[in-house]
Amino acid sequence: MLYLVALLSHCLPLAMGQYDICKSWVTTDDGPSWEFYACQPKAMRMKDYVTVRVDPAGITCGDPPERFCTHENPYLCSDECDASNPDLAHPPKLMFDSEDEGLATYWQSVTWRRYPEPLLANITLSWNKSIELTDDIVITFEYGRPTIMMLEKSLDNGRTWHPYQYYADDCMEAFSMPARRVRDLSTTSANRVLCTEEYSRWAGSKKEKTVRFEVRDRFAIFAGPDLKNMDNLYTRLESAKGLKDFFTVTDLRMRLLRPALGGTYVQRENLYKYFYAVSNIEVTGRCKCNLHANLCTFKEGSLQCECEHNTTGQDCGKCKKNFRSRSWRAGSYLPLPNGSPNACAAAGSAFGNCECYGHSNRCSYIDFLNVVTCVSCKHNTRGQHCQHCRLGFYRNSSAELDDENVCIECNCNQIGSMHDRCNETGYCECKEGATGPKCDDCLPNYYWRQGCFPNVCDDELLLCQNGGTCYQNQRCICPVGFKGVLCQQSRCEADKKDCDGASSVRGSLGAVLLWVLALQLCGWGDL
Ligand SMILES: *[C@@H]1O[C@H](CO)[C@@H](O)[C@H](O)[C@H]1NC(C)=O
Ligand SMILES: *[C@@H]1O[C@H](CO)[C@@H](O)[C@H](O)[C@H]1NC(C)=O
Ligand SMILES: *[C@@H]1O[C@H](CO)[C@@H](O)[C@H](O)[C@H]1NC(C)=O
Ligand SMILES: *[C@@H]1O[C@H](CO)[C@@H](O)[C@H](O)[C@H]1NC(C)=O
Ligand SMILES: *[C@@H]1O[C@H](CO)[C@@H](O)[C@H](O)[C@H]1NC(C)=O
Ligand SMILES: [Ca+2]
Repeated sequence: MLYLVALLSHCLPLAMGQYDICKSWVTTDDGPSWEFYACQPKAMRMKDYVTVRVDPAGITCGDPPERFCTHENPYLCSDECDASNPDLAHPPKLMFDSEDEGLATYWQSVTWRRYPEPLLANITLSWNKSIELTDDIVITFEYGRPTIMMLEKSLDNGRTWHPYQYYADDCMEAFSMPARRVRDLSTTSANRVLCTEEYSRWAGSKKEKTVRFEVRDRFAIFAGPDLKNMDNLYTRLESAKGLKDFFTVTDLRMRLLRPALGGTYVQRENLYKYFYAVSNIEVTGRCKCNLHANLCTFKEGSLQCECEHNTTGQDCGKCKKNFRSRSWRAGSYLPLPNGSPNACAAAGSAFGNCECYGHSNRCSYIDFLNVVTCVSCKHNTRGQHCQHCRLGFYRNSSAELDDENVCIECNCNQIGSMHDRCNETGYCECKEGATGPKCDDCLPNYYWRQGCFPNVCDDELLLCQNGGTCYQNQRCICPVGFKGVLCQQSRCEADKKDCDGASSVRGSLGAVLLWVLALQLCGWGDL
């Protein structure tokens, strides 16, 4: 054990370097063996791995070639953007190149020649991998920062989007939000989405070029101004609900909503000086590997965690096959300083020989039966080894027994079926007249109305008579003068007044015929 302590204190760097080893070979009283720790990859320059998309089509300048000028030199509109000339083109990739020396390279939009129609552009960055931000996002604008913009993020590869931060020179006017500063947030509001005016006011385009999403300021709420107390931050990330996810993204989107105006109102006579130009987008973060990997590599076009602890998946988000004797868990930053690996265990290695197929973390010994059985089986399983599906669920035949999706809900229609259980292929047991796997359909000659009922009428055997029409197989709508389930009965039989009532329509031929017919039916043909 002493050896281990020596090793750790030797190789654990300060602050952000914590949790950088996943395992080490240690000598204990019982001989040498592996020890496992929570671990995470180093932070990287994420712009090197990003794919970018700029919308709408045609927003990038230079096609056709266009002149523009700057706020500093508004009457000398001699600069040119020309997509077909590499020296004068400003494609999106120039937001992600390195420009250690020499002139800035930048993406540039068309000018605001369509004013007063708004000049809108979306810049979407995608990693196809969850990333945990570790430092500020810094966007550098070459010719003035937008007066209104918004940052959005996605956690599911762009399927859903959420606001991340609003930026405006007047937050109230642009977004109906009060202006706030990240520095003023507290421990309970560290993951609040806010509107800031700090990066949108005009200060000269050469003087203030950057717009930030302040990750460090939010970390500092827990770790102190110099981020010295990272232990406190890691403790909070582990315990405060949603805090870790707040700093996690798979995609980012900058929605540019109004360009820099040079500190004044829009001058319609010179719209060539209004446009967006972004020279760099710096995103610093690490691959999210659920504390099961300390390496993340770029393979086949995507970042992937090199999973340890017998986990697998792009984010080490599940246990390897044959290592699912308990269900998967993320590693934990706690207890400090090495955290818990929460490694996946091989079948049979834990709890004697009780396999739970990863649906339970606990086994219990039942004395009088002399068996070990899994406790609290999850994922809708049951049984000694969590090997069966709960009542109301059936086995997913394309899933392994240790798959989280192994049991599928029967979903029997409550009204159409006898009970909520189903057979191995998901078929429910239907009440009379009902059919379909879930008993939510009716057999032929039955209609659905809070269950299946035999048809009262139809177009074949149970025809409505005397010109009646069948309404949804439920009843015949009878013409005046007839009644009965199939309109088979004349009202005259029951009440002679009904027949007299028809005298007013005696004028037309049809009515006369009806009248005769009715008379005959009533047996008064010789009246
Ligand atoms: C930018 O993206 C948003 C969705 O986040 C969409 O509603 C909007 O139409 C897009 N704007 C442009 C100019 O493509
Ligand atoms: C995203 O990453 C996954 C896993 O590495 C890969 O299978 C998939 O092809 C990638 N998708 C794209 C669009 O690159
Ligand atoms: C993962 O499995 C291998 C091979 O069985 C084993 O040697 C190793 O100790 C396991 N690692 C962990 C963290 O459980
Ligand atoms: C059955 O399991 C497979 C494999 O895990 C999964 O992809 C599929 O979605 C599951 N089917 C249902 C209906 O849940
Ligand atoms: C489940 O029930 C359906 C409908 O009754 C039947 O076709 C199917 O063969 C049954 N499956 C099994 C495995 O019994
Ligand atoms: Ca650049």
